[in-house]
Amino acid sequence: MVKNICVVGLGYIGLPTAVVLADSGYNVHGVDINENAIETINKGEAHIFEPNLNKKVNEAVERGLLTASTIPAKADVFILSVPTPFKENHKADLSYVENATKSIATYIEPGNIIILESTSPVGTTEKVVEWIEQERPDLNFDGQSSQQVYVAHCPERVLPGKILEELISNDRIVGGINDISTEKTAYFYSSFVNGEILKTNARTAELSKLTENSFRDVNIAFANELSIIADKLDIDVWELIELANHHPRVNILQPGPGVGGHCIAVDPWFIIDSAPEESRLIHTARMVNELKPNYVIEKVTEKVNNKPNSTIACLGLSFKANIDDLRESPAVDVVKGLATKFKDTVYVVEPYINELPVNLRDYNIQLCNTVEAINKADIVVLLVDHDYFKEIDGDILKDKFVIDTKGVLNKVVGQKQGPIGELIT
Ligand code: SAJ
Repeated sequence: MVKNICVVGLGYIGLPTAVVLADSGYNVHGVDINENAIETINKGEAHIFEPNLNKKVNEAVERGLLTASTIPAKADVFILSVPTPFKENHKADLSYVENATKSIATYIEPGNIIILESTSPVGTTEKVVEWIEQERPDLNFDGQSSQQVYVAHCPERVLPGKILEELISNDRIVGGINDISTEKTAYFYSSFVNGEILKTNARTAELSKLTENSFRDVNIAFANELSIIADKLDIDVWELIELANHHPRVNILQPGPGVGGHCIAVDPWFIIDSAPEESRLIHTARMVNELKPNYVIEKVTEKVNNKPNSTIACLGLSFKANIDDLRESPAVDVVKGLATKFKDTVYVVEPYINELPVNLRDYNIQLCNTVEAINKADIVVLLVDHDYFKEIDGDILKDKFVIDTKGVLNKVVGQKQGPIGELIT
């Protein structure tokens, strides 16, 4: 009977998972290398923001069902939820998974289940087994003999902002290193997940998560490429997509300044790295999306060249609408590129942050409010479709040159829009 869980990595996935498990009555021991996070959690608070998380951490700690430490403890189930970023060469950096695995090795006992939740290249779950075997030759993983330990991959698929709900309501894919690992892990998830538990093997589970995000990347790349084609042919890309989407089997996504976030802009590289010759479409899509910020910078540059000393205001910095998350944000790349190119101050509006992120502080960039930024600017570049920008008073955009990468401001000013969003007066 599973009672005690050890969750290694208390970030955006690990901490919400820990409180959901505590809520279901499990004793949860959370582990992280960040001592501040540990101290905060043990005080009954969350060190990251996610709706309702603080309250849930407080309840779990008060009830004595959640403790946090830098040191693992014995448990029935170990969940690894540490980051898998990529290195400069786009290869996955598995050092966090390796260190987390080795950190639990001495605590593992026969009968335990080890679950890798981190988004991982194909073969990582098998590597987890190898890392444990190196430290613990006394344990077995063949699904048959004595001293058995069960290992599986169960990728997380939650959307930031809805993590606590989606951890329970989403369907989960569970892939073990053998059938018995799959069965035992699936049974464990069914104790707190309402969604369907889909069983497969570890390698398919690994590729399924990467596939979901690559599917999205390829489809956004299609929209981004269309926006560049439409620009060349002088066609309004938003009208074009709207029309094409009336076809019952066509559903084109929306173009933008590029693709950001810690998942869709990262995960396709794990597929490309494992099968470089075979991943031609996925690779090309990634390049289309990665180069889109440069295209926006070029469009602004053309305008500045036509009217030297123009002042620029950029609206939005986050990687998508209505959030404060700037990770891998194409808007940040555009702002940085413009500030590098032009000596005059670039005015930036981001209603979800109070100060510029560290990587933008060495540039000639000033964070200010929408009206101030637009009033100071000759060129207004909309980079994020925050609802907030949909409320802009169209009058203040008169006489401004607008490049609207998300197709928002044409509705505000009631004017037709050019291919990459310039308003046509
Ligand atoms: N974007 C566009 N056009 C669109 C849709 C999105 O340019 O039509 C851009 C967004 O502006 C953003 C990026 O794509 O820069 C990614 O945004 P998103 O909302 O598509 O995805 P994420 O990164 O917030 O969350 C994704 C989700 N995966 C899928 O939708 C397949 C989520 O379910 C995953 O849990 C998460 O990645 C993850 O952790 O992998």
